[in-house]
Amino acid sequence: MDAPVELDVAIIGAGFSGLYALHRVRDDLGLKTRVFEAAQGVGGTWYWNRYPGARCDSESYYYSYSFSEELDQDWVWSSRYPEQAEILTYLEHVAERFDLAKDIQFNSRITSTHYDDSANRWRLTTDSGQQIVARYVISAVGCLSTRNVPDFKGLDQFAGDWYHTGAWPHEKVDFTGKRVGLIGTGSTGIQATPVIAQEADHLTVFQRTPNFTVPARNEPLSEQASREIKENYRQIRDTCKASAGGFPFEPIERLASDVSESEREKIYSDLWELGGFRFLAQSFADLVIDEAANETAASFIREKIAQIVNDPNIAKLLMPTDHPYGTKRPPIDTNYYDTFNRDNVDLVNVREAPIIEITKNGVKTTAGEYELDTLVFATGFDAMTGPLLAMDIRGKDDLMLKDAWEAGPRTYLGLQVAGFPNFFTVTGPGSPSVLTNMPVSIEQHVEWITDCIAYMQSHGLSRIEATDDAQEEWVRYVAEQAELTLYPKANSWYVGANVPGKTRVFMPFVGGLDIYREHCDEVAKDGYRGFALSN
Ligand code: N01
Repeated sequence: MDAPVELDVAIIGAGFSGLYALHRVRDDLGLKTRVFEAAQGVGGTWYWNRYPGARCDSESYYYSYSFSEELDQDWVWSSRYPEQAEILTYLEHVAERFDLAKDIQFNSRITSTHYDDSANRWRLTTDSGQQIVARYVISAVGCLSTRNVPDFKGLDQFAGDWYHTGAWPHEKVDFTGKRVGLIGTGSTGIQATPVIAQEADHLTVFQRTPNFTVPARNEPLSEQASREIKENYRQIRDTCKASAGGFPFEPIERLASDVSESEREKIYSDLWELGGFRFLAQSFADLVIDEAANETAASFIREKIAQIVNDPNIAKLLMPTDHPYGTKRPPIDTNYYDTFNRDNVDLVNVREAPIIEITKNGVKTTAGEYELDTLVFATGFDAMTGPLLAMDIRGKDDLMLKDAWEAGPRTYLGLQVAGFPNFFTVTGPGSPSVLTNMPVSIEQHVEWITDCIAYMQSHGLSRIEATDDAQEEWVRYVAEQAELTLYPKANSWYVGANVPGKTRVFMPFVGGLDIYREHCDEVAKDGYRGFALSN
């Protein structure tokens, strides 16, 4: 067997996080670093999620790296919301521009990650049996990368083709002349439905829970808009960094009850026309904390559904009533509700009549069988913890991460787990991560981790580990913050409700990226308070 690869830093994953981590750790700190990536190319989420209609729900000019002014000035986005292929091209460009690929090992999935206490080293193994020894590990595996394919009886007997949106083929899937079934109406199903409906002979959408969605209003980015963005880029980036959500939106302080009903309607109508996340972020400050405020937005959207969808029964089926608006990640759509006016689209309520099995010919529910040629699973991910638990991570005294997290994920700042020294997580559970514009959170984490490793180097330290006390206090604080909001009321992937048997814990930190950033900066300034440092 080959001798283990010896590294200062092993990074796992070559998406937004891993690429930036490699750039900082290798190029700023000069450490021997390698990225291990399961895919054949860079991109992470944007490598795998090639399903029809896949595009970013955040706008291109701020859903991108901010660390290089030259990159900001050189790169030209084609539209308000970039398509998957364009984001992937952007990340490939970043990899080339910063000469990253030479230190990325593709087709290499990390299958075990064990800490050797006596040597103070991490020992990693890839799926081909390769051994790696590293002083530090940075997990950049993403929050939504472990696919959730429900354990339906009979899937193996389905005679047609089936796909999960998070592992979409590289070649085009042709739906022409096909009867397609799509399971799942989260952000992904909502993006894919209108596009598949245009091509397929017939589309059946299997809906368990209706979702609130707001129009994206995608459009090409004009030369003038692009020029104005570039002229103001520094300020836009600074606004994102200082904000609670990582977005360049002006903070809104008004409450839903501060204005009259007609003013409120006007605000919602204007934001509905403007499109995108602004509907939630720029309407009223209390939408996710006050049920009455929330209901004003929820009923506005239900009213829109009633106006758009011709069949009142279908409209009613599409109206969410089981969770407050915004407490599940709000989808953004292009013609989603309109699609249910098409003759070739049906909506099936699998809450009322659940799927009992996949048959040779299609999907069987308690109400009947639907014959299909192709089946699309838009059934989401084992979010946040799934990708970490898949790597057989074991810390001190062989402590398995899955045991340490039996009652839900426990971290200090979402950056480290007590008992797992020198192991960092980018946008881990307990950090703002998925509640924010991800690239801004990713940059903040990567910069904090890089600074931390630089501090260790310059102080002759070789081991950093979150203390139990600091972790307990942080876990409590994350939970308290969540309880101040309506988020825990929804059966969302934020609480793990989509994965049968997963412990119900609200995983991200809801207190805001601005507050969180301050915590992290103060911890570092206090000599990494809450971490035990040694050599
Ligand atoms: O997954 P989801 P997603 N039987 O978990 C249903 C990000 N994203 O891939 O609600 C029947 O949200 C499930 O039903 P229910 C974004 O953060 C970003 O859509 O659990 N149905 C639900 O309807 C997003 O939030 C972009 O009752 C079953 C659906 O499948 C995250 O990815 C674009 C079922 C899953 O929805 C995940 O979104 C797209 C079963 N057994 C996505 N199991 C960007 O723009 C599950 N479902 C960046």
